[in-house]
Amino acid sequence: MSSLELSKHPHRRFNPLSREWVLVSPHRTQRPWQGQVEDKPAETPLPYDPKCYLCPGNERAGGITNPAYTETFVFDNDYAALKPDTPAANLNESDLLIAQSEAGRCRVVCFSPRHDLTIAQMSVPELRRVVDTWVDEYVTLGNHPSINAVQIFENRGAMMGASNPHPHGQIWATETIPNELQKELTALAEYEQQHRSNLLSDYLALELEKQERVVCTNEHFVVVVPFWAVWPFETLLLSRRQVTAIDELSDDERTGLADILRQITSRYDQLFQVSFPYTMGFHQRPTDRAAHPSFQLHAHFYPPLLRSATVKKFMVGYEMLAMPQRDITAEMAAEWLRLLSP
Ligand code: H2U
Ligand code: ZN
Repeated sequence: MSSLELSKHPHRRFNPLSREWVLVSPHRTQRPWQGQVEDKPAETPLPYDPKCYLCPGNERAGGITNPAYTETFVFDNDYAALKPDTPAANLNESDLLIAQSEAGRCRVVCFSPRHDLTIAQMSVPELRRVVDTWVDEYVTLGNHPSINAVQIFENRGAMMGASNPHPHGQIWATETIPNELQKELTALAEYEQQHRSNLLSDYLALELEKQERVVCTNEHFVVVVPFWAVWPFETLLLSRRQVTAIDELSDDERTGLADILRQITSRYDQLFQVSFPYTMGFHQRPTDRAAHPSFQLHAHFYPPLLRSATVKKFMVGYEMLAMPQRDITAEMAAEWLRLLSP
């Protein structure tokens, strides 16, 4: 058997975090890269929109008025998917119809009072305030006895279902540990038992040594296109020091996180000369009473775009029925993102 050439041969790659495989078909992209730029002019939103429900001083659905906030602003989602006062109840019929009540809380975080900014356009001190807000929310929500997991995320762009261009994210805090976090918890704990080291720290060391998939770095954080990426320009943001959640970051590391968020999002915006859509979010230690020493804070960016500002990757057909597939390799995607200036 000849050796596997990752840039030529169809192959599958293993994601040790989710323990799922992705099919890679690099032979379909032998043609040279031609970054296609849409000539559609981007709409430029105004710094304040009187119709925006997130702008300072405006009224939201349900009649609540936002304060005239000047930095970040957090409120309970008016259409929360989870409610704190949900009564505990279970259903199990023949081990086939299984349901459980789920208590929780949903928050909306306005990153800035400015309607027209994105993370890529905000300054490091402004983003540092967003990081501080995330830390406060993670700690406060997590301290509640019925909250065992806090999911911080951002849906950016209409293509990803964001309802409004005003820079904002969401936080959903739940009683149970959600699927994706549970997969990672198990994988990290089992890896640590087997190898006596941390899965993501070992992975980061490998990526730093190889320098094939690294996109950008600073003193405290590194962004890579993970070896097992599914989305064409998916990235993984890793903290250099092993911390289980954002509440363990030092003052310097919090600023480092603000800086790396700006670096990766501004690279994304340059890729197709468009305000880049994505879903991003942090995976962190559950806030139950356990310590979870083998967990490591990280963030995933999942952008839907494939090869231009409008051509999106669809997860259909083989991907829905069998397994995810990609053409451009993680190495190519990392190179294109790395070559752009921050
Ligand atoms: P998305 O753009 O990611 O959907 O987030 C906006 C959230 O804001 C959404 O979950 C909430 C929606 O429920 N929202 C309010 O809480 N109040 C409003 O007045 C409108 C939207
Ligand atoms: Zn607004």
